[in-house]
Amino acid sequence: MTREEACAKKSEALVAYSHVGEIKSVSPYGNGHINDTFLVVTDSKRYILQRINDSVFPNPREVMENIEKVTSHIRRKATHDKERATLTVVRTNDGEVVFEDSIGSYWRMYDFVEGTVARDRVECANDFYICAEAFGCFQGYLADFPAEQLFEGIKDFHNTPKRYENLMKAVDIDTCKRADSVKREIEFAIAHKDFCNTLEIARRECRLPLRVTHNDTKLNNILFDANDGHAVCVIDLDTVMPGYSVNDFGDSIRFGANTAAEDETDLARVSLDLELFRTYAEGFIKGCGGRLTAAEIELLPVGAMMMTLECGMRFLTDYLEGDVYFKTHREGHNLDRARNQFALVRDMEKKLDEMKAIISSIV
Ligand code: ADP
Ligand code: GN1
Ligand code: MG
Repeated sequence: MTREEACAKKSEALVAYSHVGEIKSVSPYGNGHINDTFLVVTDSKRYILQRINDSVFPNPREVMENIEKVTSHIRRKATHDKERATLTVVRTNDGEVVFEDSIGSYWRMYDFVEGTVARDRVECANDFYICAEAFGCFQGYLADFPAEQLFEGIKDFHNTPKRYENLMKAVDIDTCKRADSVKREIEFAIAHKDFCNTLEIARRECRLPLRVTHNDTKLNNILFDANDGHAVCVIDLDTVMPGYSVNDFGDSIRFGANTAAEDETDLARVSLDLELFRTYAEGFIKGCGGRLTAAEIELLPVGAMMMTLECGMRFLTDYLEGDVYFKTHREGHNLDRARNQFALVRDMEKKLDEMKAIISSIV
């Protein structure tokens, strides 16, 4: 079953949500790599309808249970603009948080967060600062959330040594007979095998606390106010679960402080923008409001390298497995992304001392 075939079932979903009113239009929306997202416009309101990617999230009902809990918690704590401060789940006609269609796909609906924009590139440093502060604050909102109440939506999501093992398995199985053509990329991952363990070792030695984190802190998972640009809402809550603060930091750097887009093929354009690194670090540390420990602060540059390396390995794994996880829009898209991420790791390695100096200068 292709994604297109599965998405055709949105007509069933729309019937299940018919209480929202007469539908004027339904169109694909946004630039996420995982779920199938549609903008639904009715007479009076707009909604986001999503087919949850169930090959990524094996238990969509558990994901929705997490989201219900997390959004209620955040809404209780938000001090202003409570309506837009977090996602609002729209229930089906039968009062369910998710709809299962006739082929077993799961659909959910959110209120469209009006008066906001999502950004796919950092257009000015201030946007990045605002994004950093918002993701830092997000962790603050969840600092007292009982982590044991959350399902692990994707097992070992940011367990980098496991991601490395998965890559090696994909190389061995070589489903699509692509491994020979990416020897250099595989060697790059192998050369970083020991580095992959850095955060897991810090965790075992009790130097790194487990927190409730977002785990997918891309710039386009923040909605900015369309008028004055402040951060209104952190979205894409599917991966909220226990994790490391430094990975939330690192994933934003990976995406937003790259001087090129994540899938740029001209690798000469790929590098770490140290000024954006500084901007984000300042915003994130401030947003975390004094909660980060000294060890976490020290490990922020490692988090940036780790998330970039891990994401590169995930793209490469998906390329070897036949592009079954991330949405792709061209031949070799995942390989382009993997090469891009590895080029960024190389540049980060050169700039590690400078990253460390920036962090020291901030604290
Ligand atoms: P994915 O997991 O595929 O990245 P997201 O949940 O991040 O899916 O949604 C994809 C895009 O849809 C977001 O980057 C954002 O542009 C838009 N979006 C998602 N939810 C909302 C919402 N409630 N209101 C407005 N825009 C939204
Ligand atoms: C996916 O869903 P989206 O596009 O926000 C992925 C992230 C990757 C990112 C790479 C659940 O994020 O982990 O870092 O693509 N999300 C999931 O761009 O796997
Ligand atoms: Mg997203």
